Amino acid sequence: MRFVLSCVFIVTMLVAGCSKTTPEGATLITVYKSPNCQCCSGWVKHLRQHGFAVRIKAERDLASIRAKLGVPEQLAACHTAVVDGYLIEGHVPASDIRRLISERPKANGIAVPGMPIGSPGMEVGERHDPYEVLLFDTSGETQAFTSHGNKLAVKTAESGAY
Ligand SMILES: [Cu+2]
Repeated sequence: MRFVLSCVFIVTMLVAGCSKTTPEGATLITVYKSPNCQCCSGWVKHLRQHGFAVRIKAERDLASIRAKLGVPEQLAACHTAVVDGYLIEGHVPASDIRRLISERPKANGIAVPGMPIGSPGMEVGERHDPYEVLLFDTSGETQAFTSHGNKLAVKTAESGAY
């Protein structure tokens, strides 16, 4: 009997595990994006290159998706994703998503508001504007999660070198 129970336990754990990863072990992420969004496709490519299994949901009205899922409107970018119970808004690097789902902080998700040049999917030559990844809850409270980018590049851009 104890053997049967432990088998049931193991099978349950396996099934629970399958809801988050593919049989090959890739983390599943669902991305809501407009079918025509090029930078969104660039971000999806970045995720796939970093081992995520991406499920795309074509969606034209992303504002209502953000409202439904609980992404505060002031953090809006061009696509919204769901991974392992967390929301991902905008051009968040894969490394931050990995950190989020392994550290599991008390938050609803992480966001890169707007579309900073140099973030994954927003590459323009060698330019890397600085940007922050923000941890957020659905009330709109945010907290810095990571900082990216090269401040020097922005100074150069501002001085008109670009
Ligand atoms: Cu974008």
